Amino acid sequence: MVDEVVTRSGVVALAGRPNVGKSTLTNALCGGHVSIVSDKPQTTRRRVAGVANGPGWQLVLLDLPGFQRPRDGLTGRMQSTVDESLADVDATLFVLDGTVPPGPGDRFIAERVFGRSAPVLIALNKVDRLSPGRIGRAIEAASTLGDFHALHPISAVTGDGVPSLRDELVALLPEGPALYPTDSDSGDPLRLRITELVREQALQRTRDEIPHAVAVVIDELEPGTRRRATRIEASLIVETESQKGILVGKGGSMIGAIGARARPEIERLVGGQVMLELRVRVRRGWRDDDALLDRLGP
Ligand SMILES: Nc1nc2c(ncn2[C@@H]2O[C@H](COP(=O)(O)OP(=O)(O)OP(=O)(O)O)[C@@H](O)[C@H]2O)c(=O)[nH]1
Ligand SMILES: [Mg+2]
Repeated sequence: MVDEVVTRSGVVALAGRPNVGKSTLTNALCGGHVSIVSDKPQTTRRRVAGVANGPGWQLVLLDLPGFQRPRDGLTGRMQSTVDESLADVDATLFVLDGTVPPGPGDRFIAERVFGRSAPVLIALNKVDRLSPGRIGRAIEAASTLGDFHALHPISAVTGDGVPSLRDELVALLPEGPALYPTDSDSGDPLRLRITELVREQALQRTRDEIPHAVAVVIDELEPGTRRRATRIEASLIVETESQKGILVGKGGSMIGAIGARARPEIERLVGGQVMLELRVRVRRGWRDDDALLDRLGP
């Protein structure tokens, strides 16, 4: 908690290809676990609002889904979210994976971010995996993408370069009051954060088509009291019986492991004990089901 009146605040959107580290960087800037991370592309499906608070300032970070070509109702919504979010921000943070040279995907994004009035900062991420010589060449290649305000080589994992990137973003903040309470690192509703923490474990434990086929919804949430644990019933939704079989696992081992790993994270979030019951349901074609997509949140 930063006990000081906020006089400067603003919104920064993180744009970039899937898997470049936007969510890892959001967490590093906010100092918490506000956005879920996995090694699978398209982990982030909706706009996640991270909040970084400092003396006299508040920085709202919109962690966006990776840019992609829409394939179905879900990815269509993800791309609209990206476009809408970029329209009204104080700055854009264009995140690149420094270990791969900029490609057509990055140039496609460059066209969308550099054409706007908000300044663009480039975060050249994953430099922990590069030698100093390669970092130099990656900076040169990234510089050709557009007319950027600043370029920061960083590692969202080790934190290298993150404080100076944050200082540069804070320097761009306009005058204004706090947009969210200053004692929180997130602007998202609790229910959505809980479903994300469950989905994160499902993504981290599965591969092939499963990560893209999973959605999580809360069926019941009974808040805890001083004496009683918070009780949560949630469903993991998949598209086929065989995906369900994989997620349930032998004798329920997979779903058990997902719950066991997600529960302490949720307890940290709600600040108390949690009883978590997970089940797996099949709903064919949910990625094109508008009613379910509405339920999954913005
Ligand atoms: N070595 C290294 N790995 C990183 C770094 N930042 C992120 N990663 C890894 O890259 C993978 C993707 O990270 P995310 O933060 O989920 O990427 P994202 O850009 O949010 O991906 P989408 O949500 O799918 O668009 C994960 O395995 C991270 O651990 C970094 O600075 N260094
Ligand atoms: Mg992400």
